[in-house]
Amino acid sequence: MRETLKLKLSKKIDEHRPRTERLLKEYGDVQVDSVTVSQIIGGMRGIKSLVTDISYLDPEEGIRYRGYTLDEVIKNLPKAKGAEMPFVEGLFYLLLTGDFPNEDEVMQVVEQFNKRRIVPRYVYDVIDSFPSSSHPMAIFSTAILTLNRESAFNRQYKTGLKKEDYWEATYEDALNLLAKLPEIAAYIYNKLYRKGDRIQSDPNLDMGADFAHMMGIDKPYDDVSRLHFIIHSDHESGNVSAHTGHLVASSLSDIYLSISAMINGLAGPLHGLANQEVLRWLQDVMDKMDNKIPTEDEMKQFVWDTLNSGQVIPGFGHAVLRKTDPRYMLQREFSKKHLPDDPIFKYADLLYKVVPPILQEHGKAKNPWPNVDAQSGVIQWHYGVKDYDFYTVLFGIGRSIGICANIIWDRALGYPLERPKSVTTDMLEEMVGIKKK
Ligand code: NMX
Ligand code: MLT
Repeated sequence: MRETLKLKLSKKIDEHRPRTERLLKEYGDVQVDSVTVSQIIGGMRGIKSLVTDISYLDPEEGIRYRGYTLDEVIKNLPKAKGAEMPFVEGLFYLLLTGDFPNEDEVMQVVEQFNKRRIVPRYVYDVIDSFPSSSHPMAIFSTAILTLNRESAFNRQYKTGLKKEDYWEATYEDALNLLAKLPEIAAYIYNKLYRKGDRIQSDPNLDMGADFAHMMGIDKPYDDVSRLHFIIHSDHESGNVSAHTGHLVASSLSDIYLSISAMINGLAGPLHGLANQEVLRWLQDVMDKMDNKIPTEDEMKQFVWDTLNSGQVIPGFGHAVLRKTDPRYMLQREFSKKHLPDDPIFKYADLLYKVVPPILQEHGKAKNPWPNVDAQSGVIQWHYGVKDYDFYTVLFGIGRSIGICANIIWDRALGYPLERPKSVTTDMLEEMVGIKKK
């Protein structure tokens, strides 16, 4: 019998559970970190307080999925015939199991996604009821939330699901949701920007190719989609979207509630929305320059003007990374190969040259280098997706893959309700000795 992803995952979970149990039972009191006042007030930066084996972010190297760099992931995952980028479904297999799937294993996941891709009618009705001036992230989040009535986890929980079986129902919900996201996103895109002209999903295509097909964009947009979904899928657990997904799921809210919530966190300009902000900023520069590429000095002036008006330079800086984001570099390589003469790419590349020294001189940002969002919109723009409000939805499809994998493992390992402790300002002042008890 062919081993399915679910069966393999089940074995991996059985092997892993004793490790977590032992850590808790025998080493539960070992201290792994301490916390300073500036960490408490400053957004908990750097506090080691979450555990995931799905990805790890090294500040100097960048992200690794299951121990593999993005270059290794892209090289070793199976690819469709003639494709430059791997199957997104294979990435889901890797994130869940830690193993690269072979061709047969990846095709089983493609098949599973294809079986589950039909979106219920009421979701389209909810999307259609939004005013067309709504932001696509608000529509995307609501469409996902609406699907909560489909949750297998909820149905089974009500009838007495055992804790060790939570992950199985969650796995079913995750696959059911992930399979539908490209269609939901493409439908929102067509409603908002294409007068509702809709292209039906093609069940013979993999996730990336089907998304390109529903967007009505020719090759290599299938590879653009695969690359985009893969590199945006996970960035360890502390970023706003992953942490929100994990937090909401920790109360045993189902996948739909959890992913909808994480989408809302991703929609902030300091997080995923920065990809649209980059294009908005570049467009502004282009308008001011009458579409001419600015000289280096002119670009420097635009950057300083933005900083002096109190705004951040979108697409630069990071809470953890202290070097150029490898996700940025991968997209830059893709752009150099496929769109070297694109004017927006030239603008973005000029930013890569001028922004870091300016941020260093400005003296605030701890990391002056570009992040993933500095380049992703440039590629979308080149292939005709110029409605940049939509870019964060694309990020959201990718991020859902990693967060679903994490929530399945959270449930498998029985991670409890997340509930850290807060203190008052009085208490902090007493702790540091400013105030007497
Ligand atoms: N432009 C101007 N100022 C910046 C930038 C930037 N790109 N990055 C950081 N700073 C400022 C930051 O606002 C803060 O100022 P203040 O002390 O006045 O509050 C100071 O530098 C120290 O911030 P850091 O500790 O370096 O960064 P932090 O961890 O707080 O925030 C980001 C990280 C990513 C929110 C921040 O770098 C930023 O706002 N970048 C621009 C927005 C962006 O690209 N976000 C996308 C991140 C990736 N993603 O997809 O989520
Ligand atoms: C992400 O991909 O989530 C961003 O780079 C933000 C982060 O890691 O904090």
